[in-house]
Amino acid sequence: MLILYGTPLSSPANKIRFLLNYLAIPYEYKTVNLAAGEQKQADFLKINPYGKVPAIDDNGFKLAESNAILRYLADKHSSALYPKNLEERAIVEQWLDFAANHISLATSKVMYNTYFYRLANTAKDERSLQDGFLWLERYLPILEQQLTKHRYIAGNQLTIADFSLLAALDVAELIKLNLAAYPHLNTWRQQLMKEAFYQNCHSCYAASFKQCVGTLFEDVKV
Ligand SMILES: N[C@@H](CCC(=O)N[C@@H](CS)C(=O)NCC(=O)O)C(=O)O
Repeated sequence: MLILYGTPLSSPANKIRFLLNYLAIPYEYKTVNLAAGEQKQADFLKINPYGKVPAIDDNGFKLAESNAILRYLADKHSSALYPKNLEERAIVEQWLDFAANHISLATSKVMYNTYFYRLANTAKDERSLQDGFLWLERYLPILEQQLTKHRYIAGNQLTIADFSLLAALDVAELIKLNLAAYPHLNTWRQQLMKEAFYQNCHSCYAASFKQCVGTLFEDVKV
């Protein structure tokens, strides 16, 4: 059976769960304790040599990087979530990259310098925090524009780019992102969050966060 290595606080790992749930692919979920450094131990380095989650072991085939895993699984299961048509696929690639390089990177900077730096016992990087917010201010309107034109991020069909973006924006409540200012983006997100593929992962990221580490942060209110 497919094994997914992840942790509930990892948005890249959660996006794989969205896909696995959506496609009803049976899998075993193995939680990697990042705080204890399990991802850098020899056993896990055999799964992913650079020691990060998510990673999968698909009957001996090992793969890391969340977007590579999304592509592999969607292709393996011949899913319309990753179109075969060259141009349609290229558009999905464009938004997968946009979500990774502009949105996920920005929300990670903000999350890290709001919460995770305290868990990692490192200093807060104010510059990085401000950069994260600046990027979101710059790039969320692009998503809003895109979703004004059609129902999903890469067109009128749900694709793996939506899962990637949904996971990148999962921290919105925790970083107090005012998504109501982007009505199409907000509606897109609220609707997807109601779906079984999402709810079978978690009710919302903030609730998961609170359950895992929330007591350490008196400012987390969900
Ligand atoms: N680009 C990677 C990012 C993976 C990543 O940064 N994973 C984090 C958790 S969200 C991790 O494993 N951190 C532990 C570490 O760096 O030691 C992906 O999309 O899979």
